[in-house]
Amino acid sequence: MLEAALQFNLKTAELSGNSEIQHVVRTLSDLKGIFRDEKLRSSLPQNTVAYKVQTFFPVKEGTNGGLFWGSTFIEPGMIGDEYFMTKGHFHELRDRTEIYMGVAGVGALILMDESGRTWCERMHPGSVHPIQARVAHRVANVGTEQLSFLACWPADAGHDYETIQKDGFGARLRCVNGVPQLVEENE
Ligand code: S6P
Ligand code: ZN
Repeated sequence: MLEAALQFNLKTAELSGNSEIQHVVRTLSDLKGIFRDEKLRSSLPQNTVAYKVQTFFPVKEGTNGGLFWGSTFIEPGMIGDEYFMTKGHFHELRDRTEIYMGVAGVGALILMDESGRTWCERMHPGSVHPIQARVAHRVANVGTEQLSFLACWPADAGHDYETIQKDGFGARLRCVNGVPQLVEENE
């Protein structure tokens, strides 16, 4: 019997046992323009790690019909009343979907359709989140522990970060009286 291609740690979401794992680290310096209080973000130590991503590429990027598998680890932390969160993106091929699953910690999956309508789902260990076509996605860590989640998406999906960088989401997840709440930009 052959060994599995990859090991997935069910408690931490850590990937191991394969050389085709790519590691990306996002620090506060990579999150320019993402938070409401840009002045505060830029005044904090820029090498602070906000999140890390491990991606397993069993096929080449762009392969039609292929799948990628990745784990994201978001540190607890805040910039003003906003939680540490991922940059967020649409898929470049807008009809490509994705599935997330919470593994450790608690978070919020923030979703936005192309009209700017924004909503969010609670993430916790074992929560499964289908992300439909043409829906931008971003995750915030709303807890005090590291948040980790699993993602599986098509190898030809690609990432459009520019649209989010330019226009943001239709609402921001902010800590209001100690509770995470989506707040419209103009409120
Ligand atoms: C890829 C998937 C995730 C994210 C990761 C980091 O399609 O959605 O692996 O890449 O959670 O988020 P972002 O927005 O910085 O790529
Ligand atoms: Zn994605």
